Amino acid sequence: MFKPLRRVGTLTLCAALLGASALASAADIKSGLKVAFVPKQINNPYEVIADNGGMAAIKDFGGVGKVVGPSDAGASSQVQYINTLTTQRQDAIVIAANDANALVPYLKKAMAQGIKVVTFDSDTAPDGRQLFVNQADAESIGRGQIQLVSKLIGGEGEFAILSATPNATNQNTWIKWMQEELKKPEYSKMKLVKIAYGNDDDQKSFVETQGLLQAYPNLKAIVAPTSVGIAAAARYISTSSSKGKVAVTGLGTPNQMRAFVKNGTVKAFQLWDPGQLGYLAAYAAANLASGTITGKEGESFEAGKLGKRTIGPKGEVILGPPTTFDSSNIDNFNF
Ligand code: RAM
Repeated sequence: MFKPLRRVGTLTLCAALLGASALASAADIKSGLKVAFVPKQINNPYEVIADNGGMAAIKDFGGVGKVVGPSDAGASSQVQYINTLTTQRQDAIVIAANDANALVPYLKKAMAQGIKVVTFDSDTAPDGRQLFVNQADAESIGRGQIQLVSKLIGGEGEFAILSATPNATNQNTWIKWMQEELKKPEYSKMKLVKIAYGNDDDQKSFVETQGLLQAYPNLKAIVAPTSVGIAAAARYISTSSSKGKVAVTGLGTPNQMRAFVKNGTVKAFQLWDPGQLGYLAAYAAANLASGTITGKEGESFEAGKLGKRTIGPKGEVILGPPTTFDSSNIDNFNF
């Protein structure tokens, strides 16, 4: 008689504990948190997907979300939005920074007032934020871009990079790793002839592509580690005599690149899911604002459908490795 009862008691206790801990992670996020997203620019399809992912997460945890930001990817354009959000006393600001240093004093002011700051997509210097939600390890993205272009051009020939803005922290970090990868002996026959900047502006990126083709008649590839740049370069090349001669690759969204893969302008390119990036960033911000994490390495938090995530070195939370898209898999993706 006594034994079974004790077992029941133990089971009940376990169930209660499990229930309590499951409840604790869900209930840890305060309700009604005001979380504002500031993308690099509001009209960039990549940023829109990322922001929508963030808003979906905020809805999940019962917060109040909004997206505000400039139409150009300039740092000074983001400052006014940071200042307004600070005055409004948002609980958290989630920002894709257009410059590593220029925004830091304004974000510091926000943090001094108790607002939590999370960078995502493009970081600031570490003292400008509590956490950086990074799409993937920057070194692997950069090295991966060179490995991909090398495959596309048979490891030989001139190529150019068409980047975003000259101050974009994410692109500059990736380009640094691309240059590092290029030092390996297997790339001795490849030559980076120019880094051009399309400023994440479709028209400027289009014109820069034209300029690269004119200036470098032997160009074998353009690598654009920006979704705006790669789409503009592909659009230009798809109707030019360079189609089939100059490879276009880099980072882009499957929906923007699908037509160019189908018409043979683009063989392969890479990306992560920007919606998941925004989603993870929103959860990171909400956990900071709820006090469940402080931003220290080793702390973990629950990120809704993405599960448990742990803060790595330098306050970085990583989403996961990128996907390579080509004609064999592009139709499996819809973003
Ligand atoms: C553009 C932006 C963004 C970058 C993607 C790949 O949309 O520059 O910051 O992560 O490309």
